[in-house]
Parts: sequence; structure tokens; C-alpha cells
Amino acid sequence: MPQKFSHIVLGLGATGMSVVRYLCEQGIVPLVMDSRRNPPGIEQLKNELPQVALQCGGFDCRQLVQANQIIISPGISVNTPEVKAAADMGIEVIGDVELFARAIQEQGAKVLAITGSNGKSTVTTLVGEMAKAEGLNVAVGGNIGIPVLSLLKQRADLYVLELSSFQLETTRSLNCTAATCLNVSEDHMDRYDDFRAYREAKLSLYQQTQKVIFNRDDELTKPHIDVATNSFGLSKPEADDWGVSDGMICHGEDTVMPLLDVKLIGQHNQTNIVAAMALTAAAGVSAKAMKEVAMTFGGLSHRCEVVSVTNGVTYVNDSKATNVGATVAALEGLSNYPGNVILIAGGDSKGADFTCMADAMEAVDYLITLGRDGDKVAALKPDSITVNSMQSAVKKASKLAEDGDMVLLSPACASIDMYDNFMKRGQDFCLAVESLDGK
Ligand code: UMA
Ligand code: ADP
Repeated sequence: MPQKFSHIVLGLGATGMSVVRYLCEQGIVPLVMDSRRNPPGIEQLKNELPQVALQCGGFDCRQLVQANQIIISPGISVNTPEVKAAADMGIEVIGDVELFARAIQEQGAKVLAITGSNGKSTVTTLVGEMAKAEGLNVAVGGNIGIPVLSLLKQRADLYVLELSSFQLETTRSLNCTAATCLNVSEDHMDRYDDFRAYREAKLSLYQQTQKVIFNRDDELTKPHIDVATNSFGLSKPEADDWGVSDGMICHGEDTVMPLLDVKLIGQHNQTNIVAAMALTAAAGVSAKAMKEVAMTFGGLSHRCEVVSVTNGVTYVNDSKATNVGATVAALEGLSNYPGNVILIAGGDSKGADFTCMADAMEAVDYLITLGRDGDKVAALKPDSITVNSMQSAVKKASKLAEDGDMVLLSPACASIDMYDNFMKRGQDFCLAVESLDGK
């Protein structure tokens, strides 16, 4: 008979490690399982917490059904047969964010939470910066890359959390001061039965907040439950809502700042700014602090980032465009671009349907595709060019481009078919662009 463990942690990535550390701090020694033979945290776990047992290469059902609680990482589906079997037997299956939610109930801190298909990291960062500018003791984490449990030791007064649909599936006890779903467009269709299920996972955040901040320009973000709301959008706002009127960002009847003073570029980023303002207002941040950040924050790397102007050609790294909605946002911003636009796209489609990108493709003069599902993107444009590396894509693009043109890497796909993550893909693009110098 195997040894019985009350707590089992599934996954030994960043989340799994943070959960193991947290449980050990509470005096609980869990068992860790990972379906991979060589999960990334092996050495770290051995060195840091040698008392914790690890099973690799699969999930042992006999152990799972004897546990009191299973803490599952977001990269593992709750529908994995072994996990489902344990859940069906009444064993609690939760995520790291649920553990976090339970832990901060005693701290009395405020939480602002951000989900949505695109713009989460940008808005999460903006909200964190605005809160800092106000002088608040703030901690920022979640899907943005810092596991939420690792924030606890900061004992912040305000936690700003970016939450993915995967994390929300295993979270039910957050009590946010305000929370938003920025937008909903197709993503992660390889993990959901259909679009409705994906949207439901996102909107479950609305059941865990005192106030919902929804996007009035995106019907799909509107709550269907009875809850206090404010909205944001790019139209004239009413009452306590946020929006834009006569070129000014407004809060209800009050003007906050001219839109032209916002440093971020692109219409989608204007939406992100008003969303961040609406969220931070709910946590008591002043218009002065919001304005200060809006005027100085230039954006995160790998999101529509101009990385070089080489031989008169502007090279833009939008590697974080890992779904169709993000690439459409980038292309819509370029519909009046005076030069030619050369788009580099493709990668792991995650089961996406690319046909809804067809209209936005009007802005593209040449299409270069790469990666596992590059051919699916290529089908959107006759005469598209297929390559098998980023180096060749950039080289090809540079040959097609003339003075005043733009080369845009905005893949509409995840990177994991060719790279460890979207950052590595963006760096590879930048290296390829650098090597063009003096061509
Ligand atoms: N995996 C296995 N077997 C296992 C455990 C994991 O094959 O037993 C695989 C997963 O399928 C995935 C990879 O390992 O491909 C990493 O999974 P994980 O759950 O261990 O991931 P973490 O390292 O803990 O990182 C997670 C988030 N990753 C995912 O949701 C896939 C990170 O978001 C997040 O920053 C981190 O927790 C801290 O909260 C990344 C992400 O890609 C950036 N998120 C998706 C997105 O933004 O689209 C949702
Ligand atoms: P997320 O964390 O949701 O992936 P990011 O802020 O990292 O969001 O941006 C990811 C991609 O989405 C980038 O390509 C970016 O240009 C694009 N994007 C950012 N904000 C929006 C928005 N509000 N609507 C559509 N696309 C957006």
C-alpha cells in the first residue's frame, strides 16, 4: 500500500513550486506529481525541500483518490481522467489562486483582478503602476508570471492579479474589490469543448467580486448576474463609468486627461488605459496618479514593440500576440498605415479558427508564415510565403520591404511548437532583425 498524503500537488512548474513552498510553510508536506519525465523544478525541489516526495511521468490514481486536497497547476486540465476520477469521488481539486484567496481572508487586503483574452498583462501592469504612484503598498502577480502565493510574504495592502481562464476554473473564493474581463475572443480551444465554456471560465470571476468593471464595447464581457457594475469603453461615459469624449478621457462628467497625452499607442491600448483607470478608481487611486502613469508608461516588451528602424523599414515585435484577437488588434491599428505591411505569423494555433482574421488581413500586403500551423494562416492570403525559421522569415521580409514599410511579427499563435515561450520567439525575431544591419 503506498504512503497516504493529505495534499497532492499536480505539476512542478512555477505554480507547483510555489504551492509546495506555501504548504511546507504551513507544516504540510505534500506529494508532488508531474506527467512529464523531467519537469523543470526537479533540481530546485531536491535542493530546497528534500523532504518532499516527487513522482514523475504520470498521475497515480491510487494516491489521488486517498488525498484530502489536490492542488492542480493551470497547465493541467481538470478534465485529465485521473484528476476527474478523484474529483468525482468528492476529493477537492483547487488551484494556487484558491489557496491564495483563502490565505488573504485573514489579511484584510484588497484585491483587483484582471482577466480577458487580450490585454491582461498590460492592464495588470498599468494598475500596479497607478497604485504605486498613489503610494499604496501593492503586489502584482498571477498569470503575468509571478505565482500568486509567492506574493503573500509582501503583506501588501493591495494585490493586483492577472488571472487566466485556467486559473479561474479552480478558483471560487476570491473577494475582489473590483474585477474585470477586458474582452473575450477565441483562445485555448484545445482545452475547451467550445467558446461558451471558455467564456464561462472567464466570467466566473464576476461571482467573486464586489464590483464588476466590464467593457461596454464588448457585449461578451457583460455580466449576467446581479452585481454592482461600472463600465469602460471608448465612447462617452455615463454616470460613474469611464470613457472618451471629444478627445478627452472622462470619468462620468469629469475630464481626466487628453487622449493625446497617453504614451501607449494603438486603439486597443486606449481601451486598456480606461480599463486600468476604472479598476484603480475602485481601489481609491486618484486621477493624478492615473494620469502620471498614462503619460509615461510605454508598454511591455513583445507587445507591438518597435524594435528597430533599419534601412527605413520599421520592425515591430508583437510576439505576445498568441491568439487571433491580438493580431487583429495590431492589424486594425495599421489599416491606414501609409507603407506596405509585411506580416510574419504562424505557430501553434491551439485549435483556433483563423477565418475571423480575414477582414483584418486587408491591411497586410505580404504574408510570411512559419511554424506548425503556419499553413492555416497562409490560407488567408494567396501568394503567401512559407519559411521554416525566424531568420528566413525576417530575411525574406527585408527583401520585400522598401523605405517606409513595416515588418510586423504578430503570430496569432502560441510559440511552443518552435520556442520555450513567446519571449524567446520575440528575442529570436530581434536577433534576426539585428543581423540585417548593413545588408
Ligand atoms: N505540464 C505537463 N504536465 C504536468 C504539468 C505541466 O505537461 O504535470 C505542462 C503544461 O501543459 C504546460 C507547461 O507544462 O505546457 C507549464 O504548465 P504549468 O502549469 O506548470 O505552468 P507554470 O510554470 O506553473 O506557469 C503557470 C502559467 N502557465 C500556464 O497556465 C500554462 C503561467 O502563464 C503563469 O505565468 C504562471 O503559472 C504563474 O501564475 C503562462 C501562460 O502561458 C504565461 N499562460 C496562458 C496564457 O497566458 O495564454 C494561460
Ligand atoms: P495578455 O496578458 O492578455 O496576453 P498582453 O497585454 O500581454 O495581454 O498583450 C497580448 C497581445 O494582445 C499583444 O499582442 C497586444 O498587442 C494585444 N493586446 C493588448 N491589449 C489588447 C486589447 N485590449 N485588445 C486586443 N488586443 C490587445
